[in-house]
Amino acid sequence: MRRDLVVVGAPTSAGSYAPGQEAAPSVLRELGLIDHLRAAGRRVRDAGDGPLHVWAPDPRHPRAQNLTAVVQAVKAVADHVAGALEEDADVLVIGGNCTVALGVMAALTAVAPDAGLLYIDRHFDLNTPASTRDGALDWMGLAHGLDLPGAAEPLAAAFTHRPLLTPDRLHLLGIDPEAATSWEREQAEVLGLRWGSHTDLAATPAAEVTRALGTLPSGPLAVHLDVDVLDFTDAPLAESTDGRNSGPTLDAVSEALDTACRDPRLRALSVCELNPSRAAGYPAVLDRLVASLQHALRATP
Ligand SMILES: [Mn+2]
Repeated sequence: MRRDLVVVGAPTSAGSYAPGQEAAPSVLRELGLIDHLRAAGRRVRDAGDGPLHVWAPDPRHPRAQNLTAVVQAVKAVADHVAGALEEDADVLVIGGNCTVALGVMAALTAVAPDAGLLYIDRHFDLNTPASTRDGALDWMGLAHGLDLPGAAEPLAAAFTHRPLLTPDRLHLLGIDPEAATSWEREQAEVLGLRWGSHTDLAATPAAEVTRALGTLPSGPLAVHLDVDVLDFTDAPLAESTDGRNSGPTLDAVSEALDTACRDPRLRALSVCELNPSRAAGYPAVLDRLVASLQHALRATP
């Protein structure tokens, strides 16, 4: 029997390039996410949402826009996840920005220093306000978890453990090296980060996940999905529209999630960078995403 499941929303686009992702939790609830998870045999508690942050320009902090709101959002996620772990429940976090993964890992690391993170994303998220000019913190999360040079102090120092993450507790899948900055490629090399490509994730999703899980420590596991890993021409869900005719389909990502969520170490799944307005012309893709989550988090194999 699987644990109870707590669902948490992070309605924030503070770290984004524009508004949109703040709507993901409410849209998925309207599509019946909670009932679908219950229909899959889980006892579900909807813990509600953290603070609402709709992206706006932040001219006073051009290279780390809306930093205060980003820190507030990840701390709210950490508190929610800590509460769920305290009641021995698993957690589904609906984001929001990818920085949400830091809040999840803060709560897991507080109870188990050997917590691992499987990070499925088209991007390394290793940028800092020093390495990129665009100022959107949503592709800088892992840099702050790893406390890389140039990280913004309030985010790198947001939690008890600093650095929050270490390379040996991390495996990335779905990476498009061409979408990385030269800084990110250099850091991945220097840190010895383990990662797999978006083409491999598209071709053999279950095998990629199994291989990645084999490298992670024995402690509790968090799985993070940035929906921008998806081929946008199959599943238009992400803020970023760059992944066109490349990367895994939603069917492939579903297979990856299914494999990851079978792992007995799993305690938390976060799904981020979902901009529901991308699906305005193809709303069925949102139902397909809900069905994927329902299947991955079902009670019985
Ligand atoms: Mn990404």
